[in-house]
Amino acid sequence: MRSLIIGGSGFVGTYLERHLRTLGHETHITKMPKERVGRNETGRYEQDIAAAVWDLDILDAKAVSRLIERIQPDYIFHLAAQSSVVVSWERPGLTADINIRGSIHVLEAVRRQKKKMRVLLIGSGEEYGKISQEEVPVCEECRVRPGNIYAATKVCQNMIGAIYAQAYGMDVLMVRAFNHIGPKQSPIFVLSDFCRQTAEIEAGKKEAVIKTGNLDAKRDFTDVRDVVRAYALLTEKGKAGETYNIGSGHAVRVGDILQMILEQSKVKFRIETDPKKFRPLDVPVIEADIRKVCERTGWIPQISLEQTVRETLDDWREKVNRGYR
Ligand code: A2R
Repeated sequence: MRSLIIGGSGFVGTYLERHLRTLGHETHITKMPKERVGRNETGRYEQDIAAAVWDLDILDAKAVSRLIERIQPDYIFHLAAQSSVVVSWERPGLTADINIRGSIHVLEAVRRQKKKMRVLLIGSGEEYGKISQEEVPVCEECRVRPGNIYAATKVCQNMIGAIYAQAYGMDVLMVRAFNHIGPKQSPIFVLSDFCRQTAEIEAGKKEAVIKTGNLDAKRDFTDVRDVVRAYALLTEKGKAGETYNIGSGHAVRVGDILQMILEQSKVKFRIETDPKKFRPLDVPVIEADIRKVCERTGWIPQISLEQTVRETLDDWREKVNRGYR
């Protein structure tokens, strides 16, 4: 099998590439021309990359088309995105361009190929937005009420993917990935942010105060290594035109994760809420109903939250010791 991961040098892409290789796939990844891959001192792209690496900006429709024409993959994992909710408020136009227009470029390029290629479009649990208590855990058929710009662009991507599958008989599947976490994640995401602050406090590089946003928000966290296993299984066993939730099936209070870190920390720290870390239109509870993916593929998440927290904290300890900030 030949797999192309578009946006493959990001957080999920590096894990997915490694997993696909263990399954025997020939792997190709794209990265932004300015991005680096391979080992470096920033810690961002330090995983081993044995894939063929291609520069690609998905806003360049011709370049997307040329690359897909050249590689002729069996599977395309479309991960490239402006993936930050915070940035989506600051740069809504860019977020819409990358997440919607970029996906159309991929689908159009695939549509023009003779070979049938299976495309997995990666969406988000954020698409459901303000879920009512009766809807928890939220299933794929629930109404989507996106509460931020990022979520709205992912809803749009999902709808467009379903239309391409329906209208052109294309082999397109959509996923809604809930919060995924793990070592090497950017500290703009909550667990990584807490672990970085903790590692800095332990190393005496920061005063013993952890700044947090809304600790009462409940989110569905899954280890990134479980998430990429689900993606691979879906390309084998998923049904075209369908959407699949990927999550743990359990919502956890963000404050409880901080408590887990506190228990694993070598030092005591104070918790301070920072209004700047509160997102506009924050949604109180997001929890996935994951029966559809489990029944279809046999996938079940295997890595505990405790393990992910421990490994993410250890990763930050190591990075802070190396002088990364
Ligand atoms: O923003 P950068 O420089 O880190 O690059 C990101 C890349 N990307 C693009 N690739 C091609 N053309 C573009 N115009 C473009 N803009 C951004 O997509 C990054 O390397 C990758 C996305 O990776 P992350 O931001 O690390 O997201 P993550 O956590 O790996 O999530 C993967 C997918 C995304 O579609 C999320 O929205 C979804 O899972 O949750």
